[in-house]
Amino acid sequence: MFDKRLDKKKFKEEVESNLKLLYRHTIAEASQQELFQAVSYAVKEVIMDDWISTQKAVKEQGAKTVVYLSMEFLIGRALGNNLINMNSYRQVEDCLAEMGIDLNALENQEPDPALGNGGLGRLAACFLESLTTLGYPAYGCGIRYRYGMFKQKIENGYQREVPDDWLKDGYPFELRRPDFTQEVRFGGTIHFEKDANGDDCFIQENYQSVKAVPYEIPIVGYGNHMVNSLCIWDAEPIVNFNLDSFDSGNYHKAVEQENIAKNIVEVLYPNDNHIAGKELRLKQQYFFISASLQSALQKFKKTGASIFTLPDKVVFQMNDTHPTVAVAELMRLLLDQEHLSWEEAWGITTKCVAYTNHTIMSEALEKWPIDLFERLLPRVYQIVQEIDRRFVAEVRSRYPGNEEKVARMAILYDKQVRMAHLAIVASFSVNGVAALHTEILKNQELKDFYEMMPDKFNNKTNGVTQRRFLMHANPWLSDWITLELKTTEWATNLDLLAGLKALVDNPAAQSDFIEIKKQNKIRLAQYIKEHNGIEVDPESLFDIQVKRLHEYKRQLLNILHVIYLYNQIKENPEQEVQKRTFIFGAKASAGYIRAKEIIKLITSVAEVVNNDASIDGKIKVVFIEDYKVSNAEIIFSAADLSEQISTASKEASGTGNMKFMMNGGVTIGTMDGANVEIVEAVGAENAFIFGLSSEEVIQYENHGGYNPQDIYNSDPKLRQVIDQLVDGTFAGGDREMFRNIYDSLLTNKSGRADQYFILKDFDSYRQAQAAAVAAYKDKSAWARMAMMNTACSGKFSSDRTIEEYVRDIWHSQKIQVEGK
Ligand code: 6GP
Repeated sequence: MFDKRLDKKKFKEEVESNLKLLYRHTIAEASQQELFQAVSYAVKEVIMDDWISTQKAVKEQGAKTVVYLSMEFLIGRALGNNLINMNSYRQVEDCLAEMGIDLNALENQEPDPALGNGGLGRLAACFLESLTTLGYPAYGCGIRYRYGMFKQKIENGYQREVPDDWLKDGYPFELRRPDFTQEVRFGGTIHFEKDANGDDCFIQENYQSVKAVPYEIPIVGYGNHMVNSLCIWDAEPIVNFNLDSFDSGNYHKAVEQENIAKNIVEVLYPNDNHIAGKELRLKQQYFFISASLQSALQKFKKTGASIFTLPDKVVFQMNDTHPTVAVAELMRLLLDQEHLSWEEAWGITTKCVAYTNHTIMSEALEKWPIDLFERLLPRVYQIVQEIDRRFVAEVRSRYPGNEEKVARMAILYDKQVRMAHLAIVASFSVNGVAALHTEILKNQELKDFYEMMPDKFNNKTNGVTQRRFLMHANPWLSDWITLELKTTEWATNLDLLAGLKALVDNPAAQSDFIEIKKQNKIRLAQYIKEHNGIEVDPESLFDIQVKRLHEYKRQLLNILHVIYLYNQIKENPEQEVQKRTFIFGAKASAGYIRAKEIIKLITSVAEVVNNDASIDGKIKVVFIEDYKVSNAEIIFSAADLSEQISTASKEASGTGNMKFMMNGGVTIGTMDGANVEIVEAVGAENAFIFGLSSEEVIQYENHGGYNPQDIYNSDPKLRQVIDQLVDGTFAGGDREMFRNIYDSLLTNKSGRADQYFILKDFDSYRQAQAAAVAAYKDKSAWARMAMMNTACSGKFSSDRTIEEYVRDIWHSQKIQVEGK
């Protein structure tokens, strides 16, 4: 889009004029941040035209819109990606260089909008980008958190959380749209009356309300002039603070409203795969859902179409259960505002909502106490009660006399609202995010629902966008791929990477590939030197595990294995070993104590290992502070080995595994989540698979029969490692620092001992690691393996995922946008 139009002179003038307008500065006077803002506004100026054209095209072509409802959108930085998608990155880079400005440095000035925790939020961002690139009209709806995911500082080896004030310099890519403000009401009492037409009318009194004000962020499609919107809602008080009311008794009301509004959007709960269970979180959920649905209905009604055609024009995809209150809110709007009958409203709602499940971790299953739910959302609660009453009646008639089933399936049970059940009952589609995950949902977690309504269940294996995670993250590899395939079309058709298979045995291609990997390793080594002060050797094997810190993801298994290796090297100093760098990056939820202890263990092992002159730098351990989308892009491209080692059955899909794969990282992992499909695509000989299967894990969980003590007693080398947790080796002599971790592995003080089967899988992991290192010795064989990973990663583009959602769930149509 830009490419044909980019008039260097005009662009430069634009940047200069933005600097003047925004800061009264010239280029020479401007700070890097000011330059970033000025350049971003110049880019936004171009985006605006396409944004306007897209809106127009959607209206004219009357296409169905996908509304992706999500509490999280982990979009990452926009400037670089927008330029990539506008096909203008290199041109703008050159143009800025002529002005003495370094685009890369400017990109580093951009805050990393961290409006999400991890996998679920990043997936939502990839989906919006793919939807747009493929030409489907879509809206993301979420919350404009004042503070996103906290920044992580490592101090004395411990994680400290620092607020992420991402808006402090202003965010150039957002657009405030006060015209589309909505009111959202909480609490109070309700009763119903007949209105002038004789319709039932629900009157809510003594409620609190806030204004929901939308901000839109453009989502730029790749090379197609299409720009969709991510709409994030900010909260503002209804009564603007008014000094005249200071003495009149309204003061308190005004301040109260100010506070409610401020609180609602203040902060993203930093929980990944875990519920927060706080009243404020439910408020956040209802706040953005009510605003999004009101807004969607208003837009629809403007077209003048019959409300009964709503399912032809819009579909609401619920990203996990967090937006599930949408079911009842849509019913409320259809019943109370549109005055439809229950059956009519239910008929429409159940054709408009679909649900994606992202985890089977029981601690993530959302349940709200009924008294809280009813107090906060009185009318919505009535509706949930009625949905539950009708559903329970249906279960009883399907399974007469089976009250256990009723108890298992009811929406309201044991004084709680089970959000997943509400989502499943109302949705026309329920999907898991990888084949194995969907099977586990059908056969274990959601078995009763699957048996009763099998047609709703389907799988949509996750994917990631190659525009960000290959083109932007790894320009060297991207250029090489384009050169070898003689086309850039892989940017929108990742299956074309299969063409690289023809090169995997070609020595020249192998050495190119190795050289590119090396350049990426040097780039990461520089980042580590700058940020951690640690020297790492780019010639060493880079073994990387980056993801949220969670016990089920088993960073602990990884670091215990590092300790094991360290012991071996110390015992056999003469033995030749492969030089290795173990790299970790992970944030722990602020209240997740065990996760924080594991971070401390990793950093403590790093401290000892990195400073032990006797091992001569044979292994190094690095904990990268503040893992986030922007540094992830540097990390994925630099990995030799990709650690995907969750306890089988626990990781719904994983998407980091796909980002590594595309960039030629070889997986060491369990048969869990999408790893199963990765291995299927690349061949078992091009990955290192170990550990219990999901069936075995589930078997142990359901029937017992695993005792970690047996392994501790029979494997002396592993025992040595475990004992080192409590003999002070890594804690400056302190025997208590890692006692809880030790206990969690061997005793069942708090739940099952070694709940995540770390000891059980240790030996098999050790063997897989040894096999990986042996393979790495043969440079040519390794290059082949790495290239096969890139070549076989086509399936894991989110473009493929989105086309499957469209085909099976959304049934929406592409639109054409004319560029200017
Ligand atoms: C995550 C899953 O843990 C991960 O396996 C998956 O790839 C990702 O979702 C995208 O589907 N789940 C969450 O982040 C979460 O909080 C409630 O689930």
